[in-house]
Amino acid sequence: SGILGQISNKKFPESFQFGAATAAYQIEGAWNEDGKGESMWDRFVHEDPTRIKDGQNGDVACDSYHKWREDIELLKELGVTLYRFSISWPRILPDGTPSQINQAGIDYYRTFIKALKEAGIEPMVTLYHWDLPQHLAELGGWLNEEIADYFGDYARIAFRSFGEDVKLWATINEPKTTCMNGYGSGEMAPGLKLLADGVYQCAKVQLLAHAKAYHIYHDEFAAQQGGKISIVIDATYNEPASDSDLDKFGAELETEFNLGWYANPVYIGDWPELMKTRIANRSQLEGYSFSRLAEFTPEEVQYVKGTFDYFALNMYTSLVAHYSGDFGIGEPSYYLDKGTSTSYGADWTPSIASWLYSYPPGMRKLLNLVWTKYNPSSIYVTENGWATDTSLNDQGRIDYLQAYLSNLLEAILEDGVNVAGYTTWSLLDNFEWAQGYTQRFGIISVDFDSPNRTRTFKDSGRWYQKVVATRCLTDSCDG
Ligand code: GBH
Repeated sequence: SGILGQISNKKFPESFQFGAATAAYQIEGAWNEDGKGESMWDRFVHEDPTRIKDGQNGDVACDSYHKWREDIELLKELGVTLYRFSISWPRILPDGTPSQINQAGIDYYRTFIKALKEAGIEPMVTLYHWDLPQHLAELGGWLNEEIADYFGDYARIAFRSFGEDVKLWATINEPKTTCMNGYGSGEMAPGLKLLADGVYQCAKVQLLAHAKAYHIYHDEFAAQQGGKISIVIDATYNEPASDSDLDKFGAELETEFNLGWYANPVYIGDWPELMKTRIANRSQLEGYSFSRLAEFTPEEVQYVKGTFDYFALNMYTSLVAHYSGDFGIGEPSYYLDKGTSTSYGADWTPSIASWLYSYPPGMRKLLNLVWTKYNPSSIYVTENGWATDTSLNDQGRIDYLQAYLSNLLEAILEDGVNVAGYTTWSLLDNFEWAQGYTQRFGIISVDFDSPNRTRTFKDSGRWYQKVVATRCLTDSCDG
């Protein structure tokens, strides 16, 4: 009915992996235990708690550093075969450099990964989900190209320490969010507002860091360890606001300045042409003798190009894109460079997160776009989820997941897109960055008022458990 359409009555292929996802800073807690160093998120939340909506932080979070056995029990109960989590860089390298390795941190992840595998759950490990060691933030963080070298050294230690058991790696989670929110709006660590230039430099450094880790893996480990590695890119599906050519162009701009910004260098080579020409033109108008878009040298283009073994896609929402015209001279900014404005469809269901609306067809359309434009051999949907309050009766999340998964399934069965797996966001309610604990994404709730951080299945957790067991989104599937 309506934009939800029919829920597919077909079964997910046997090879399709169902899973769940989390990230270190959002669940682990133990921020200063057993030799862990300070991250830029530790600094960001401690320095000024008003940066976070409820003044809270991830000092304890879900306490998964201590309660990881329980988390594995929950994953077993869900029946999933894939768990995406991240390693805290400063937990294994306290100041981010290889000069000091924290053995307790290595042991923690080793034990955890072994236990996961014993439970029949494949680990999918993200190396970087936003918790940069504070020392490296002080060196300039993602604005300093040397951070790519530090990331390479960290990645090598991770491959050496865990690579025997980990066959699915992701280098960096959502580089765009780090650049736009950490170095653009300033809502996330390190809190910088550099929308004209810092956001572009940040993108370049993260892509070089990703490529470095990819090459280290393929040059030094892949032959023996036989795993796959990629970068996690978040994207919206962008519907043009009208049938006009200008709005269609607006949707294209929106896609190139978001998805293309990161996917083009990795999957095709270099920044999208539209970004190069628009930013160069605007920079010139603004009096610069060079483009604010930090360019890649030809060698760097080749170094970054092709650094993927699969496509890792985070997909939550869609947007309606309007072309907003070529502006005259204003304050130089990514937003003026992009030249679009966005909104949401009038009939899309809002969540309690201002940026997240349900538009299920966007999932199928985006998967098709990624599949045909970037030509990966497989896609993993590494995040997808819905924000609610603390309620255990979360029918809204069930409706969202069911309709999105139905569109994902149609992309596989009807359109021939090879979606190999899906890790829903999130296994647990957790520290939702600048929103603190005010927005919950878990299919399992966590009582943050209790020292036990008691976990309780939500209705959506029970629903997902059934989907995983039956491979079916409705009460009974064909075949
Ligand atoms: C993911 O980002 C993250 O990987 C994950 O850690 C997070 O918990 C999850 O989503 C849920 O948010 O406040 O208007 O500036 C999803 C993409 C990009 C969505 C940044 C929120 C900030 C919007 N996110 N965005 S706004």
